[in-house]
Amino acid sequence: MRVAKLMAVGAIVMAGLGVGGVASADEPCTYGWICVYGNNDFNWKMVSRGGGYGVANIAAVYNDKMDSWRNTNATHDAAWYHNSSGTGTCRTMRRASSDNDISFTDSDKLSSWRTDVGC
Ligand SMILES: [Ca+2]
Ligand SMILES: [Ca+2]
Repeated sequence: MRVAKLMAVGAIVMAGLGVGGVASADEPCTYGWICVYGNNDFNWKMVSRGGGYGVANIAAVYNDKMDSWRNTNATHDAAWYHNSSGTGTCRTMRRASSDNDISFTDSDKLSSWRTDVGC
């Protein structure tokens, strides 16, 4: 009985994801913040931060997943890195700009990022 109930719950969760999870929904980024997304076209917002913060590693569940980003901050460039702790290839996310589909050579590489300066 317990297993059957868990399976039923799982089926409901999966059905729920099917409604909006697969579609390429554009998820907005709070004005003044920098947001990184796991899919193209600003879909699957993973993490967002305000401007002015130094290097931080992204949570393990989001590591090597980023495919699009938005920097809605008017004064701070931001940057992200292929490796943890601000190491490896660096890419700038310029203030008041976005990229809905980053280069395939950068896809699924983000391990750390900062919101105070560019590269
Ligand atoms: Ca991805
Ligand atoms: Ca990486």
